[in-house]
Amino acid sequence: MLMETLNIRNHGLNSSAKRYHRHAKTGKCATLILISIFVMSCKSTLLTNSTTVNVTDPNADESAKHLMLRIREIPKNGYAFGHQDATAYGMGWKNDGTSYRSDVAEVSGDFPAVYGFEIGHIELGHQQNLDSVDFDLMTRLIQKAHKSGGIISISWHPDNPVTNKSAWDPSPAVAEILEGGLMHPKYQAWVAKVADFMHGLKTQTGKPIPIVFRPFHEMNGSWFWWGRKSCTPKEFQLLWRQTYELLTNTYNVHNLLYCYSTDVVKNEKEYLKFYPGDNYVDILGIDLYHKNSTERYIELLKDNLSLLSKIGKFKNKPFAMTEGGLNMVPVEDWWTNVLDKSVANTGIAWALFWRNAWPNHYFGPFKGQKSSADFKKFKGLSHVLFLEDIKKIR
Ligand code: BMA
Repeated sequence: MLMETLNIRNHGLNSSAKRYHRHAKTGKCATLILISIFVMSCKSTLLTNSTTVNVTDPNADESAKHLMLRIREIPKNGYAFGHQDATAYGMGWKNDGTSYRSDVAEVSGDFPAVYGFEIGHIELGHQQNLDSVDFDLMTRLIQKAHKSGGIISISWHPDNPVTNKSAWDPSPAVAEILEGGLMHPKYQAWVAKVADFMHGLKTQTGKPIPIVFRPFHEMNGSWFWWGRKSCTPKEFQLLWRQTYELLTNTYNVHNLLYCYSTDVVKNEKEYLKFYPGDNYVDILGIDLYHKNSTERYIELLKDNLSLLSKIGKFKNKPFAMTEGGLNMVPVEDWWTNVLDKSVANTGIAWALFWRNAWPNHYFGPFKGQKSSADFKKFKGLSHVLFLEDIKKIR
């Protein structure tokens, strides 16, 4: 009925009015097209593809899929620079919640692209992690790093669940916390606390913040209770899978990408010895510290990263140097001449350096530190990506 009335009215229009209407219609179309182009260009180009990306969690949040696409995109441009606890503290300062700074930014003029955080002691319900970083502050620092375009990686050094000593107590514990084990309920409650923390990582508008979660790292070493001398590969794999199932299926955490990272390895077989399976791992990592001579480290980086790259390509999974560095960086040109020369073009998505904790335990530069001038040079290399560069990969 309404349509008919409109049609009759339309028939009644004279030709100039009709022309005016035609123009108005074309104008409207053009405006709509322009608005769509503008909206599309504001929206991440990667985000529009995020339904097609493969991540292990079938119920992964859109944000986690988007993060996976960003990570896959990085090696086309170089590799990203990461720093552990970059904004939580640095040499001679601690974030009291009122400032936002980083030793790396003070030296180089830009913030890291990747932010490592640590949730050891979340399982105990503590207010602070094992390195005295307040968990509420950590949440805010994660929100800020995410908002500014950074990538967040979270490690977890849980206490030994059997002895209640630290993660570095290698007394056997894994068998006890697996399903059917006496301590399984205790472990389940621990994972519930991890889940609560992960659930709390939301943007201002309530969207989940995607995280690279890297639990039970360096398992091929023998210093942690989940290490090679404390459990069998089978037990480790079950621990990983059961933790994964608890987080995803039981506690509905869907903002995580799972990263498996070993310590330095001799060969592929050693890398894969504890590997829980392709369906439980999104990213392959390796922790490579400079502990012996420079020559030895250069060799180690080359060997281990080419091996990692081979496995990554075969499995079609992104890979990264998930921890590393030279304590106290006493080599003046370490960043450009030791590190970059060995890791550029290996295909790693990022390299993360450990925390600037104390005057004799730091892996990043700070103002006045011996390697700072070289770090500025390193920052200037077009294939080394800091926050301003990684922001553009979206
Ligand atoms: C280690 C050291 C420790 C710290 C732990 C977890 O490598 O830095 O002091 O407690 O990492 O961050």
